[in-house]
Amino acid sequence: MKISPLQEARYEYQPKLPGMLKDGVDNISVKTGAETASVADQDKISALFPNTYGKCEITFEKGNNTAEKKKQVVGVILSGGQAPGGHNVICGLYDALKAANKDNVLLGFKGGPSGLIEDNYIEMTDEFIDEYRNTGGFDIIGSGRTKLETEHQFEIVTKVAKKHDLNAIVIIGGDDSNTNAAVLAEYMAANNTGVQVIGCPKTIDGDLKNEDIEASFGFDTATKTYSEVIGNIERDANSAKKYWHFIKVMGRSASHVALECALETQPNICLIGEEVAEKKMSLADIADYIADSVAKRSAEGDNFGVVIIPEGIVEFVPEFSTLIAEINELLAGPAGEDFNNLVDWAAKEHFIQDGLSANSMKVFALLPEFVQKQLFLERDPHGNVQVSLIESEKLLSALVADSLRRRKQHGTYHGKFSPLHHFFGYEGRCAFPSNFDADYCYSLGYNAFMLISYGYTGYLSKISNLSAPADEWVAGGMPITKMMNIERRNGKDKPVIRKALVELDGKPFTYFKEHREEWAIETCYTYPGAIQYYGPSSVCDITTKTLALEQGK
Ligand code: FBP
Repeated sequence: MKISPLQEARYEYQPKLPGMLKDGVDNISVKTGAETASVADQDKISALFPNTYGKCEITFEKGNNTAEKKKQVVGVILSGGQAPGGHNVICGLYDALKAANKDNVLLGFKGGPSGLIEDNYIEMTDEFIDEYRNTGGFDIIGSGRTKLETEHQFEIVTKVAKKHDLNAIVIIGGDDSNTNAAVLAEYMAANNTGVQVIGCPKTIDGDLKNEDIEASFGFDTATKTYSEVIGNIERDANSAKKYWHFIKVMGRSASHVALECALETQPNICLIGEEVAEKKMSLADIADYIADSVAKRSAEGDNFGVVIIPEGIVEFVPEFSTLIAEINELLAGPAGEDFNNLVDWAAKEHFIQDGLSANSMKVFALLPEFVQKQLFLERDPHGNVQVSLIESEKLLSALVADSLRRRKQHGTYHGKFSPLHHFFGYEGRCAFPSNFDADYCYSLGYNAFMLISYGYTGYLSKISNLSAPADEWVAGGMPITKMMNIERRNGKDKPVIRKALVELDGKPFTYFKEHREEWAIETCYTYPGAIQYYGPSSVCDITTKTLALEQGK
């Protein structure tokens, strides 16, 4: 494999650890905190997790390691979408485990949770691990989206664990994967298997956070990567002065990624799905809101601009989500086949007209034909429209063009509107981790081993005080059940980790709201540039603006 100079240099980077983890595994003691309770539905969650519920939060300190000394065999999986820093979680875990005892073993199960079920694994060695230090991606063992949730799967995992003498499994994943980690931990405890389960908070979406988990890893690098490119586009827009750029960014339902990129780059417009839902904005309202900025800027001679759109925007538009629900119903079962068998679009339109309510038909009729078709093309394995595949950046720019056309007819707008479209998602998920993510992830992995060695199960590896220098970070663990509530999923009540959406009274959104009117009309772009790995700490170790604002920095 040919190695780039940066990769070569990054191999040598020594990630920073929180002060209390720095003196080696023998000098880490544990402090037990208060008992915990779930964020809601305490009776139901405690009944579902009788062995792992209500445990105490814990923090590590400098001190004598009092954990039982025994050989450890640990399995690790990466679960879900890639996020920069995943390799470092594994490196931190490996280094701590080998520092405790060189005969300890780390098995990486390949391809995500399915690797555990298929017993598809690799034993980690120094040589192997060294090739992945401080690099992006999940290619060390691959990832996957198989859910570990059924009793049958748990039985197989138990057999695999027995075969390898595993005493712990580390699950590196998002809210769903860590929910499953909690369920697996409970199963392992209830069946006296002796297998501990520890989770690590991953996702570029930033929606796995709460009063204990300040940030999921990967969010920092991914948003910095997108912000770099958005800043470059802004500078291009401000140089050429002829295009409006409509930029969709990943992040699934929550708008954290869009908001962070907006805080970094100060575009003319950034939509926040959570606000759209709260204000019950229609597609026409959103288009008018953007068109207002286009018209006002045009009046000043600025026929260019930048709009950031969160991936999940359409789900938050009430009329659109009703339309999608009706389409899902309409195409469920054999009717879907009948629809697919129709050959031309005109025949399909008749079918749709007969099946949708009058209101949804009005919304449908408003959509450009390419979006109408997208709504009927791609379905997920459950037969639902995949909203993330709808080109909302093109949809919105088409609706803005309509709004501007009407304004032209009324003589209230005379400018030019030339939109260009972008989607940034995969570009940021495997970038070389920023120093922040490299340090944070390594610490999460190292810390996960400490939780294992002290015998904890059903805990999420927790590193906090993240806007301070790494030396002041606080390492510990929190029972996953503390973050859970009951939600309706697929027609059933399920215990799940509560997903964090953008809080409209939170500091990051408030800051954005206070400035966005100015940004919408003036050209206030900021250009964050590329992630820096070497140089002054003020440039290389900066956290996201979201984290800084949340922590009053
Ligand atoms: P996770 O929630 O698993 O971390 O995935 C994040 C994400 O990148 C979302 O932002 C995006 O909608 C989705 O994965 C894309 O999934 P896929 O990689 O399967 O195309």
